[in-house]
Amino acid sequence: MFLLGLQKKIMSNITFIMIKPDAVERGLIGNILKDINDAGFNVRALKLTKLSIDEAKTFYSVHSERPFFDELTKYMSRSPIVAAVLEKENAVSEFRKLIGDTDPSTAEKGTIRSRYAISKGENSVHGSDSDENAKIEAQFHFSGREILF
Ligand code: IDP
Ligand code: MG
Repeated sequence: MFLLGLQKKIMSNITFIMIKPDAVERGLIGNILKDINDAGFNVRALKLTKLSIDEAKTFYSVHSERPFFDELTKYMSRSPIVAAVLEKENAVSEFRKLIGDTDPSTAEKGTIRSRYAISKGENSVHGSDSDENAKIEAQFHFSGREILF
């Protein structure tokens, strides 16, 4: 009972994030990690990695019927990304607040996407949209022993 409660608490306070190819290509890993640190997130897992086209298609499979799916999966597999698991109270919504709208032209001023993103497609960062997806996405990229509490 205690352990289940603890696990529930941890899983509702983590999010999965990526620094996407456009940002890694432009040398923005350090800037974005600093913004994440300054916003009070704790890093629980972190790595530089690269998605194959098939891995990008699997990761974004919920968008497979969208007109931008081909563009999205090519972009996400063209060069390395940084994948991370972050912890903070209400991590999913707090991180989405920090990054702003999908489209940088409508993202609130000061958000990561408003500062760094190139376009609605090449928008520099990913953040999970629910606790359930945070868990699925973290497990897609990391083994249990790579996530440290
Ligand atoms: P989100 O990343 O803000 O959650 P989603 O709607 O889940 O946005 O879309 C996933 C990703 O697909 C976006 O971050 C962006 O890279 C890409 N994307 C979304 N809409 C468009 C579009 O209209 N054109 C091109 N790419 C898009
Ligand atoms: Mg999304």
